[in-house]
Amino acid sequence: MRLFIAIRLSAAMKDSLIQMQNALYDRGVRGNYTPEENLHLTLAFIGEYPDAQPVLDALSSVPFRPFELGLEGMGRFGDLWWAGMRESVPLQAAVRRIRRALAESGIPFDKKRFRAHITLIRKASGDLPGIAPSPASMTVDTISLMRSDRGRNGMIYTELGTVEADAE
Ligand code: 2AM
Repeated sequence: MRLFIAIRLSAAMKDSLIQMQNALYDRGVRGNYTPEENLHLTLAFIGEYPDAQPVLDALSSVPFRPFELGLEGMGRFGDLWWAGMRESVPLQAAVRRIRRALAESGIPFDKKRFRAHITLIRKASGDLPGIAPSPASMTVDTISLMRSDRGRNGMIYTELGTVEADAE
C-alpha cells in the first residue's frame, strides 16, 4: 500500500481552491488539475508500507489541539503548482510530532523539509500568474491516514483511519 498522512479539507476550503483552479484555467493554464475530491494537505508521505495499523498507532500517540488553517498565496515546484498555507505554529508542531512518532516506530517516510502546500495542477503549462486565493480557513480537528491507488482516470485516495484532536 502507498500511504500518506494528510488533512482533509472543508467544503469551504475546497470551494476556494476550485475558484483558483477555474481562474487559472480561464487564463489558459493547462495540465492535470487535481479533482475536488483529491484536494488535501499532506503532512507526511510514507510510501509503500504493508500495514496500516502501526501507522495509526503512531499517529494516535500524537496529541494535538484543534487549530486553524488558512490559505495564503500560490507557488510552484517546477510544473507542480500549489496553493500555500498561512504560517501556522500548530501545523508545524503537528508535522514535527507526527514525523517523530513515525521515526520512533520505525516507519519510513519522506524526510524532505515540510512545505505546506495543496497541489492544484500537475504538469502545468506556462508561467504562474498571480492569483490570490480567497481568505478561506478551517478548523483542523482530524488528521487522516490515507491510501493512494492509481485508478484508471487518476489517483484514488481512500481514508484508512483518523485521529481526532484533544478536547480544547
Ligand atoms: P504533492 O501533491 O506535492 O505531489 C500523495 O501522493 C500525496 O503525498 C501528495 O499530496 C504528494 O504531494 C505527497 N507526497 C509528499 N512526498 C511525496 C513523495 N516523495 N512522493 C509522492 N508523493 C509525495
